[in-house]
Amino acid sequence: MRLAPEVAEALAGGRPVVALESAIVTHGLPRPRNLEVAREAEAAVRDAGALPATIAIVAGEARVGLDDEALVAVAERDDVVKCGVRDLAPVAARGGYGGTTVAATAHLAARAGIRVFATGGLGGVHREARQSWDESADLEVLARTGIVVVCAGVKSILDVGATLERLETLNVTVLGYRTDRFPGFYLSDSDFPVPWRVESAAEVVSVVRASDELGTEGSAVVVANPLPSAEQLDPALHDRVLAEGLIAAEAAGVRCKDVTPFLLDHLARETGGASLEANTRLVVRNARLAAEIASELPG
Ligand code: PSU
Ligand code: MN
Repeated sequence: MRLAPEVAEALAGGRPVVALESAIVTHGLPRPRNLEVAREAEAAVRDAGALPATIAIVAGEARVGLDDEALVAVAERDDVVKCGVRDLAPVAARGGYGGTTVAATAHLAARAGIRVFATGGLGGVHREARQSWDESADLEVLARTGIVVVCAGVKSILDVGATLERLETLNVTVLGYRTDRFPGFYLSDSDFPVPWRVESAAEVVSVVRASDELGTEGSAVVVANPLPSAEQLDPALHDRVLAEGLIAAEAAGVRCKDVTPFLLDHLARETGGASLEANTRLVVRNARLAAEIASELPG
């Protein structure tokens, strides 16, 4: 694992650092939009006064903080693997390239000493999980990793209610940022309530401090940051296209880690790019809020 020099310096100096995931760049967004979003998220973190550390496997090395050359390689190469935690070692051992999921990014960020992480939407329990047992490894890692994750809820392609139940079982704290409703990724509201509401980055930090004090800092704090309703994807369009996508995935026999990229791609194409616009907005908003939180956290 290699920390970029500026990331190592910032961490040593107690300055704010925000980890960013790369599976969204490698497997969640089409080219060339993926690279633009990666750069916009980094810029949003910098503008809010923190240092971005995008995490990925580059030529066999787990890198925390990518220079532009590495970011371009990860966004544009055809041989980049979607890496959960269990894939990190094999990809590294063979000198390969990997886009890290929420699970793998949270793992590496915590290992590097970074406490705040921004993503789009978490993985979770898939809709047909009763038959397929398909539950994202994101949940298991959040259960045992002391990190603050800013997201727009869980991806709306999932069974949101089941995912919230699993987060409860796994002792993951869930905070709604200026909302009582758990966000629905592309949508502002998933139709589920959020357990706790906070109004500011400072309030998130007081929860983190209390968690340290009470010995619950070994599991994640999820900060759910909704898109404003004026910026969400049209809910009727979303529901229709998603229903078609679920049928298409089933018909095409898509399984395991290919399900999430397949559905995100289907949504992007069938909404004429509107889901991409919403996805971009929410990633940038989450990066900015994560930077505000990191800036309030004592080093
Ligand atoms: N959020 C997005 N786009 C994505 C993902 C999240 O806006 O592509 C990725 C994350 O990396 C997340 C992964 O960890 O999807 C979940 O995949 P799976 O369901 O296979 O665990
Ligand atoms: Mn899965």
